[in-house]
Amino acid sequence: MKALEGVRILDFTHVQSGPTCTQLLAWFGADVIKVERPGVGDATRKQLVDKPGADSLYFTMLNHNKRSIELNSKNETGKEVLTRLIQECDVLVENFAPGALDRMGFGWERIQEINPRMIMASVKGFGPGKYEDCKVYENVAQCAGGAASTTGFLDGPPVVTGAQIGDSGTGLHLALGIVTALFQREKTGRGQRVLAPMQDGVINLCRVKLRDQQRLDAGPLTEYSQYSEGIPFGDATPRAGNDSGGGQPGRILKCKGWETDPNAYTYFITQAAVWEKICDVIGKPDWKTDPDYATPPARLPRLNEVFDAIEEWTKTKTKFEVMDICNPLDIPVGPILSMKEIAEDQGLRATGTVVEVDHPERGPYLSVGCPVKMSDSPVDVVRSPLLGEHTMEILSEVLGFEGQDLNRIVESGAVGEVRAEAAE
Ligand code: CAO
Repeated sequence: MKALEGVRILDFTHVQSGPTCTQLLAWFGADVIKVERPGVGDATRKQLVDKPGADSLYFTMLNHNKRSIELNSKNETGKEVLTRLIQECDVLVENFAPGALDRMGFGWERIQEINPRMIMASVKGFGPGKYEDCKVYENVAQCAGGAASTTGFLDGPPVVTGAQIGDSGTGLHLALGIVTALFQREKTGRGQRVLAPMQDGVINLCRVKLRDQQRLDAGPLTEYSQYSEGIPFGDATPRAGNDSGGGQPGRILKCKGWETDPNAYTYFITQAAVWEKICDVIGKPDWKTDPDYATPPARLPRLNEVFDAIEEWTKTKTKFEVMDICNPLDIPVGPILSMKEIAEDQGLRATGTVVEVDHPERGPYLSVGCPVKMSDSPVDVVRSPLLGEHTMEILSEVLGFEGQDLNRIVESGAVGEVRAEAAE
C-alpha cells in the first residue's frame, strides 16, 4: 500500500519542473501516465546525450515510476483519447508554454466539462500580470525570483545556483498544491486549478532575503561580512558570499589539501552556544573571556579576524577531520561534498537517497531517489519508460478500448508509428 495508491495522474509535463512533480507523486504511489508526442517525446530524452541511441540521464532521472503513452493531442482521434484520459484521471499536470493547452482545445473550462473532479495543475514561469505569457527556464526564474541578485560575492556579478530551485523547487511546490487539492476534493467533491509560477516558488525560497530587505530600513545588516569590513550598504539586500543566512555567523573555510582539491573546504558556523568550545578547539582560549570576542555583538565587527583564526586551524585538518572533531562538541560544520563524493557515499545508498537503476538501453546508472521518507509508504525506484512503452496497455487496460475501436485508434496514427507497427 502506497500513500497515493488509486490516484491517477495525466502527466502532460516535460523538461524538468513538471516531471519533478509527477515523479514525486509516482513515488508516493500514484499511477502516472506520461503523454508524449509520437516519435518525439519529452525533448529531454534527446538532450545532453551521453550514450547515443539511449534516453539521456536528463530524462531518465526525472521520469522514474511513470508509464508512457504516445499521443498526438492535436489530431481528432488523439483528442478523443485525451478526452477519455481526462475522464479516467484525477489530476492533469502540465508545464507547457502559456496558452498551449487552450490552443489544443483543452482549457480549464473544457476540462471541467469533461471531468468536474479533475484537478488541473500547472507550472508557468510567471503568475498573472505583465509577464504571464513568457516562456521561462530555470535561470530566468532564479533571476526574476530574487535569488541571483542575492547570490555571489559583493564585488562580483549576480550568480545562479546549481540547485534547481526554479524547476525542481517549483515542482515541489506544485506537488504540495496537488495533494492539498486532492485532500480538499475529499470534502467538496470538486476539482480545482492549481498554479505554481516559477518566480513565486523562487521568491518563497528567498524569503529570508526579503526579510533582510526590510531590516535594512533599521540600519546595516550587522551579521553580514560587509558590515565587519566597513563597506556601506546600498538600498537592496546585497550579495553576501558564503555568509550564513541566519543570526549565527558562518563561512566556508579552507581545509587541508585546498591548494589542489577544489572541494577541500568546510562550512563553519560560530554558533553562540558553543563559542567557548570553538575557542578551545582553535587554540584561542583567551577569547572566551576577552570582552572583544566573548559575546556575539562584540564579535560582529571582527568577523574576518575570527574566521581567519578558525581557518588557520581548519587548514591543518581535512574537511572530514573537522567534522569528526567538531560534531562531538556540537559545533555545526559541514564538509563541501563534491558530486563524486555524493555518488560514492554508501550512507546515501543505504537510505535510498542515491540509487542505482538498470535501464534496457543504457545499462545501470545512478539517480537521486525519493528525498522524502515515509514509514508507511515505501518507495521502489523503477526505471523511466521508453517512449510509448505503455501505449497499448493504457489504451486497453485504462481506457477500455478494444477490437475495432482499438484498431481505429492505432491506424489513425494518433498514437505513433511504432505502436501501429507493433499492433499489426
Ligand atoms: N501532441 C501534440 N502537440 C503537442 C504534444 C502532443 N502530445 N505535446 C506538446 N505539444 C505541442 C504543444 O501544444 C505546443 O504547441 P503550440 O505551440 O502550437 O501550442 C508545442 O508542442 C510546444 O510546447 P511548448 O511551447 O510548451 O514547448 P517549448 O519547447 O516551445 O517551450 C518551455 C518549452 C519550457 C520554455 C515552455 O514549455 C514553458 O515556458 N513552460 C512553462 C514554464 C516551465 O515549466 N519552464 C520550465 C522548463 S524546465 O523545467
